[in-house]
Amino acid sequence: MKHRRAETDGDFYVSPTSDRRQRVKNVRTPFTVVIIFLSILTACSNNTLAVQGWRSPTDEELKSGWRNESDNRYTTVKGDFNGDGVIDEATLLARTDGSGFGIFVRLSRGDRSYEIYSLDEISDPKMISTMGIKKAPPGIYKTVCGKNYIDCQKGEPSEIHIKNEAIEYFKFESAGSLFYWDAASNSFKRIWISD
Ligand SMILES: [Ca+2]
Repeated sequence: MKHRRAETDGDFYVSPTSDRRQRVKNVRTPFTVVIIFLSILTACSNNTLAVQGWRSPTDEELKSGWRNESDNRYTTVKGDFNGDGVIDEATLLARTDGSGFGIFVRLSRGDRSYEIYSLDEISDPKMISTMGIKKAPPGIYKTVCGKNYIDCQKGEPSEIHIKNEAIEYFKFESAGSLFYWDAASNSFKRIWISD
């Protein structure tokens, strides 16, 4: 049986630290490079992922019982996403003005500096109660079309080999996708693995 693709908040914006918002990408496409470079941190002394205009989720936002199975309530993933031997971090953050939430990554860049990437943003703040992230190990993953949930579109693979640790981004009991580092394009990519 065919299924609908996951509902996500389609458009998102680069540089939440700036008032100059810029529409950059629609993430409804099934196999898309979606990651937007935000800034370079030249110092690595600060090990926390902090983005101006964003905050950590509150206990109230994370109170759902399904999060009890995770020590960090499915808000943080630590792993070496780009395979350089340095641990990176993905974090669920909410906008301080209450207008939404998103996923950010602090990625090591080999020269002891870090880059911050925005992986996704959803403008409905209530949806944060249903969204989480967890680590995905390296391996071969079938895509939603590889599982015959939907037809593969032109250029869309039925499976993909992910070489480093990755980030599974999911809606509780619903859709899931993977964000993984693609060395060839020097960026993160996203692929849907369930629907
Ligand atoms: Ca790394």
